[in-house]
This record gives sequence, C-alpha cells and structure tokens, in this order.
Amino acid sequence: MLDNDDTIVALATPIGSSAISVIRISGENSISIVENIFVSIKPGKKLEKQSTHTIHLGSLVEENNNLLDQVLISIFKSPFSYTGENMIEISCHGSYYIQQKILQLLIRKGIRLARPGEFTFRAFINQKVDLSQAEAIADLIVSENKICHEISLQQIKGSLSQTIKDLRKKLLDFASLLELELDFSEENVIFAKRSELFSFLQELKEILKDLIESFSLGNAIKKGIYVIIIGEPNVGKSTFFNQVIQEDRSIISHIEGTTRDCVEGEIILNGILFHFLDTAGIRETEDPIETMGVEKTMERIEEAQVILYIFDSYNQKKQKIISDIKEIHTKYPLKNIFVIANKSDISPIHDFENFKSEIPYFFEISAKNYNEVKRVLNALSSLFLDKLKKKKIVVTQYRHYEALKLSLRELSLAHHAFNKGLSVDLISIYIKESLRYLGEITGEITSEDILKNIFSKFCIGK
Ligand SMILES: Nc1nc2c(ncn2[C@@H]2O[C@H](COP(=O)(O)OP(=O)(O)OP(=O)(O)O)[C@@H](O)[C@H]2O)c(=O)[nH]1
Ligand SMILES: [Mg+2]
Repeated sequence: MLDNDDTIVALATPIGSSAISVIRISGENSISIVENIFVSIKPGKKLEKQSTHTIHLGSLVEENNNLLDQVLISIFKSPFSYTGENMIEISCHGSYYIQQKILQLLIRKGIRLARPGEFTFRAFINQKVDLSQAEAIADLIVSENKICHEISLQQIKGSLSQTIKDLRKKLLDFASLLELELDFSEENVIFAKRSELFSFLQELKEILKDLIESFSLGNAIKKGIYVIIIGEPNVGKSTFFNQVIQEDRSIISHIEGTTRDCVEGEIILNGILFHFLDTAGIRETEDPIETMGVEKTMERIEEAQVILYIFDSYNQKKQKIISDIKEIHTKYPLKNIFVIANKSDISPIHDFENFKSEIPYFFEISAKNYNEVKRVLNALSSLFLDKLKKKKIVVTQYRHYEALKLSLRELSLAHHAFNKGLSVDLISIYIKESLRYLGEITGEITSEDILKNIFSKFCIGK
C-alpha cells in the first residue's frame, strides 16, 4: 500500500439498491479530477475554489456529455479530512447501475480502486490515527452490541493509546535515569534512589498487568460471553434454556437424558451479548450416545466464562449437590459459577440457608416462571457490567494483548536484574525491549507484515 500518490476510490456504502450511496475519493488530485466531470447547478461554480467541509449540488456527466446522476459533492481539504489528504464524497442515488457507472467514469479519469482498509491506512500514514485507533475503527464497524460499540468508540478517541504513551514516557524517564548513572559510572555517582527506581518499576508492572487482565474480559465481551448450563439429568436445564432464549429450541421431557447435543442460543442483556449452551449435563451413564453428549459438555466448559449449575431442589441428594459444586469450583477456579436450585414451586426437601451465604450467586427459582429466570439473567449482566466499570481501559485486540505480555516479560526481567544488583547495562537492554513492544501497539514501531495484517481485515471503502 505504499503507492500513496495515487488517487483512490471506493464505494463506502453497501453494493446494491438503497436510497443513496456514498463514493469516497482520496488523494491530492481528488478535487481536480471530480471538477472535470461535475456540473454545478450554479453556473461557473468551481469545486477547487470552495472551502473545506462544504457540500455542492450538481450533476455528474460522462465524456459525451451524457448525464449520469444528480449528486451532492462533499469536499474535505488536506489536512482536514479522514485520510489527511484531499477527499471528495459523492452522494449519488443508490442503484447498482449508477454506482458502477460512476466508479467506471472515475477510473477512466485516472483514479484507481482502493484496497481494503486503504483509506484508514492513509489516515495512519498521515498521523490522523495511530494503529490502535485504526484497529478500533475496524471494531466499531462490526460491533453489533452496545458495550462493544462503547469500547471501540473509547479507543478511537485514543484512551488506550494515551495509556500506552504515558507508560512509554515513564519507561523512557526510567531509562534515562539509568543512562545517567551509566555515563557517570566511573565517578561512582548514583543519581536516583534505588528504592524509588524499584517502586517505579513495580508500579509500571502493575499497570501492564491490569491491561493484560482486561483482555480476557474485553475479548469475552467482543465475542459474546459463553454461559454453559450443566447439571444432572431432568433438573430442568432445557426448561431454563428455553426460557432464556424465549423459544422452544430444546426438547423438554420427564425422561432422563433427553438433551444429548449442545444446543446454542444467543441473547443480548443490557447491551452485552451472551451465548447460552444447553447440554447433556455431566452424569456417568451407560448409554453410549449420552456419554458422547457428556464428553461434548466437558469440551465446551473450557470456552465458557460462566458455568450455570442447576439442581433439582426437591429431589436431589444434598451431599451430592455440595460435592458437585465443590468439584466445579476446584476444577474451574477462574470461571464465574452460578448455582440454581430449580423447581422451587414444589416444596424443597432441603434447607438451603447455608448455600445462600457460601455461594455468591445462588438462586432458588422455578424455571417455569420467566420472572424468576429473569432474576438470574439480571444478576448475570450486572456481574459483567460491574467488571467493566471497574476497568478504565479494556484491551480487545489479541495483537495488543500479546505485545503487552511481551513488554511485561521484559520489564519483569529488568526488575529481576535490578533486584540482583546486576549491571545497569543489562537493565537498560530489558527496558528498551519493553519499550519496543509498547511501541508496536500504537504503531510507532511496526513491521510491514503487521501493517498488512491489520489493514487487510478492513472492508474496501474504509
Ligand atoms: N415443577 C417443575 N417442573 C419443572 C421445572 N423445570 C423443569 N421441570 C420439569 O422437569 C422435567 C425435566 O426438564 P428438562 O428441562 O427436560 O430437564 P433437563 O435438565 O434438560 O433434562 P435432560 O436433558 O434429560 O438432562 C420436565 O418434565 C420439566 O417440565 C420447574 O421449575 N418446576
Ligand atoms: Mg435437557
């Protein structure tokens, strides 16, 4: 994408019929080329003479004076445009025929079709956005729920970039303090207090750790949070699942082992996407098909962020329930566990008082009653909204996550070397490496491969 002198064009709205379509052009010659094919309704009006951010009504005409369409031309002059170059947006009527005719005419006039992400790539080259902001733009275009939308908007505004910049600045300060010591090492001068440098490193490590941790939450929210429903046969897993998605998708029956496959359903709760999985549960069984179902459950548990364990409050043995819950907690210490005592409409044979105090998310409900199911769903969405509120910044890109982890690794090595009283030379090397990884996030230091990879994920026209 380094042929940045070309003027490029692309359809910015979807192909096919719609009320209007927008065609975007970027490059130094955008305005003069469009001038050639545009006839203003005000005789003699010249586009080149107009100010930036103005709109002009007129017609586009082909070489033989054939009228193509009546259009609105928006002018954005360098450097005040999305790409930082001269840009034109043509709003034309949204028919496939008109879109294609205008694109063909522009290509005949020397403009070439843009590659995926090329507009944003130019914005990056011209320092209108940094890399993490460019990636957030790609996320914004595909974000389908409120929370993802908010996170990507926040990143476009540059909150992640700013945090990384602050971190880099702090690390640079640290590196220069060390360098000073190096320069004057012969005179045995110590400029910075060891204890201060030490706590400084500690503080930076904590900031990095916090960002790294936010990725598991950010990634889960971007892809949707997986909630897997498990429990013994016949406890009402499918009944609960069908209530959640408000559809009769899973078969419900009094026969044990009804559900054998994993059945999936999605809902959005308070702007967050949740994927619910109804399963065969987790019991030992002789039935080969049900066994396969149980194996599937075990596989799917791994990817879930929430385990929803249901038991039958009037039927099941209390000891068995307690040992099941303990086992889940030990096996999956990092997952959120919700416990549901179902069938509360039939009087329970156990008293669940101590459950309530020991298990943070414990509910006594009847899955047959939607309002009671809704109580569980509200707690579920609040849990993730609270987690989000606690994080000032949420990392959503795997690439950023990897770079942050590598940066932390180098910083930990520096910390270790510092502890051991190793040479300042060595510590400086680690700090520089740590800085380099941070620079990859915002694009201050980037290889061509990384750039290609990022911008190829965009659609054409962005
Ligand atoms: N009274 C009462 N019955 C319920 C409730 N929830 C489910 N049931 C009944 O319990 C039986 C089993 O329900 P399912 O939803 O099929 O249970 P499951 O856990 O999916 O069962 P398997 O797929 O076989 O593991 C059905 O007859 C349901 O109608 C409830 O809250 N109250
Ligand atoms: Mg079932």
